[in-house]
Amino acid sequence: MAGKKKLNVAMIGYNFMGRAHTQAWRNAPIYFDTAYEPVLKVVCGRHEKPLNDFAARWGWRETATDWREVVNRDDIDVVDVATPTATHHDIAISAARAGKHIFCEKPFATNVAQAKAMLAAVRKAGITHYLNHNYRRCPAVVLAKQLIDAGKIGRIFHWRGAYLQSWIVDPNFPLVWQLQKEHAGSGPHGDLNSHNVDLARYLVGEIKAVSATTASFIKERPLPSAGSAAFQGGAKGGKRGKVTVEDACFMNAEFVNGALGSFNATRFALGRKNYNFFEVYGSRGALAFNLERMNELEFFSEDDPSCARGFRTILVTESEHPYISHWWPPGHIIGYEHEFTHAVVDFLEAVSKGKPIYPNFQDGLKIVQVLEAGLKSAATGKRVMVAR
Ligand code: SOE
Repeated sequence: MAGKKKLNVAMIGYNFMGRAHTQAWRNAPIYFDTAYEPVLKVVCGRHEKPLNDFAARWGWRETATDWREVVNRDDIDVVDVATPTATHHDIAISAARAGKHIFCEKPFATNVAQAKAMLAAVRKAGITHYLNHNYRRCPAVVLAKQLIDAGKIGRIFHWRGAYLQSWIVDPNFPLVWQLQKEHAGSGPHGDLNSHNVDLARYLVGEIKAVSATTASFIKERPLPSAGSAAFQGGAKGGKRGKVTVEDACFMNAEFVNGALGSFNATRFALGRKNYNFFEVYGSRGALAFNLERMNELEFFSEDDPSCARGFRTILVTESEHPYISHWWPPGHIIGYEHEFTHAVVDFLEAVSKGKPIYPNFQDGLKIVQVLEAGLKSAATGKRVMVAR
């Protein structure tokens, strides 16, 4: 990578997303012709032992336990926010004030007020800001967008999205931060419907009104043992705590362009692990995608001869497909982590050219406005217009 300009990255947080982001910072300049070589300068977390282990294993040069000090360092160019949702607001605003470019994990914020303040801060700072809804950078999803933009689907009538998981069906699964409103803001609605709302805005358009219903199945859970990672750990002395977010949220949506859509988010769908699924139905064709088969896109076209019409499965691994020419020969599939690498590639390009990348904090605000309208609808039992 001789000759590439260096870009110093500080990552705050180092769990699941910390790993996904780190491999992306490392792989992006190797597989792609990026303008910059990201330098894994410092990783920040609260617990020194696991933090040091993480840094040593993943190649971060330094560790720190105070994110405020880190985001204000003169030698940092980019702040990567990979922490629980409720902390994004303070970290992102401080990083923007310090003039750092920001790569922020989703969900963006816990409410609209936070989201507005975050957007105002990055606008004032004039830095590059990115919100990591990684599924936009799955080649099959980009192909779906290309087919829509080429008119192959025609006028869109329906979006049918579902994001189904099953990791908390066991009532003894501990009360991790994702199940606490003060840390997560909301449950699968914020965590999973946020991804689907992002994809729907990308592929179909803006949402104008929603009606939603939430459900809560397990009201109390064992407290996790101290220091346990989010998806592990057991009960602490049999003590239990209250689950303060919804367990499932089903939302119907009206799009500005007249399309009608649905969004289902739950962590109570046994058999579904990370089933991020959508269908788009239009006047000329239809599309279907399922993350658990992420190298494939299903496409139905009215342009096919009527005797041979039917959904075809496109294996999205040809060199002409988005991002693929940088990876493997046709049929040699890619995985979840590649989406994060693609995000870093596009982020580095945006920084080097001083141009926006999408989704960004503006999109983050719009997504949170839709999600908040959904929660309001669930609380009131009424259809709610999305703030614009
Ligand atoms: C957990 O529900 C989770 O990791 C989400 O937080 C991610 O955003 C999603 O991509 C997979 O599931």
